[in-house]
Amino acid sequence: MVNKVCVVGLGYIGLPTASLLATSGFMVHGVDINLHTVEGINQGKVHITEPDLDYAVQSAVQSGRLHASTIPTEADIFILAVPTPFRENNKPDLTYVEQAVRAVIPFLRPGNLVILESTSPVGTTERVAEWILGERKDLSISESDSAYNRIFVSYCPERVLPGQILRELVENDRIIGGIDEASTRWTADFYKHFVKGSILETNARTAEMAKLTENSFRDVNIAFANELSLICDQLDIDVWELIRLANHHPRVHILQPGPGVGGHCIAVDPWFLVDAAPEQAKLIHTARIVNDHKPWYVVEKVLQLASKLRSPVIACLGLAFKANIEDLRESPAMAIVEHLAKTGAATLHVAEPHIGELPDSLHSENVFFTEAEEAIRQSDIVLLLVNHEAFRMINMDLLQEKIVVDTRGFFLQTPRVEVGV
Ligand code: SAJ
Repeated sequence: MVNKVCVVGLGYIGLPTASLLATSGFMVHGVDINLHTVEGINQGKVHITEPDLDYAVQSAVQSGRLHASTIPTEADIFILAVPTPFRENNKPDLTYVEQAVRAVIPFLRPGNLVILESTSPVGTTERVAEWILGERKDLSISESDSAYNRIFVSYCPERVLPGQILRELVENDRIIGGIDEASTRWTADFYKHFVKGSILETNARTAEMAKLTENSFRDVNIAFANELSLICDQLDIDVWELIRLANHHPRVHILQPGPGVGGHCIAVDPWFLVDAAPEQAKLIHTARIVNDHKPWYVVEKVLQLASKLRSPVIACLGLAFKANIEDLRESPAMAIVEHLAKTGAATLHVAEPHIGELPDSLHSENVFFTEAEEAIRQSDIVLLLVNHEAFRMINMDLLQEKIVVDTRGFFLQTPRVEVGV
């Protein structure tokens, strides 16, 4: 019977998973390389903002079922949930995965199950097994029932949406692929303890590819919407109306254009496929280029408008990578505002209701942090970058006489919008 789970990496996926496991009855040992994070968690404090996570971690710690440390411990199951960024040249960086594996290797015992949840290039789970067997000659992955020293290794990609992580961890279907059938079966039995969604069994390579496919699918579809927005701008057509109309077709479901694609997943994962099969992944590669170009298109558009004004002032609404979260990582809105600030072409009044102060990269003479309506009042140009619910409170009358660049179609309801990129 599984009793103890060691979760390595207490970030956006590892920490909610660890707290969910603890409240589901497992003894959980959470591991992070950051001592500050570890100490905070042991006091029931969280270092990331995610709805209800503070309460979940607090009750998990108080129940005595979740304890954090910088060092792994012996357990029945090891879950690895560490970042897999990509390098300058768009190649996947497996350093954190390898470090996590090497950290748990000394604690492995025969019969243990190691599960990789990090988004990873195809073949990574097999490499995890190789790293383990390379250091531990006493363990094996032999499928023979008589192998007393056998360990099990699986891949189970996280698929949760930031902002809804705790709910989706329970409700989403999970894909599970082991390096062999026994690994798949055991991993599936484990997830059934706390997942209400369906458990879908396959092999490790297909499971790895499925995760990359899901995010690439979204990236390609957003790129289609972003490309439409450029074409519409050229042809003087309202892209938001166009998409709304086209989506009335029963088999057309176009996503929404925006200032670009951000976050640490969709803007990253497709590169893993491009890297693995550059000759074949042409559409996926092009989608990345289209989406990565969009922030620069917005910058050019705004600078062009600003160049017609004397001492232009721009209200920049939103910095997060998407609506209703505080996460600024890989945010196109941030890239746009940083670039506008650097050019010195205008004074910027920035409103981001989900953070308390401007990030260091925006500390500059020509950038002011304020709330949305005040930013609009001060400005000639209103640049809407993130469709936060909080911005729905904005008095639309303030937009009168302003030049509006609405990258999300947010002010669609008002007839006073002049420019839609
Ligand atoms: N975006 C648009 N237009 C749209 C939808 C999104 O421009 O119509 C932009 C967003 O503003 C944001 C970016 O795309 O900048 C990504 O946002 P998202 O909500 O599409 O996705 P993430 O990155 O928050 O989470 C994704 C999810 N994957 C899919 O929906 C296929 C989530 O389920 C994954 O678990 C997560 O990536 C991950 O960790 O891989």
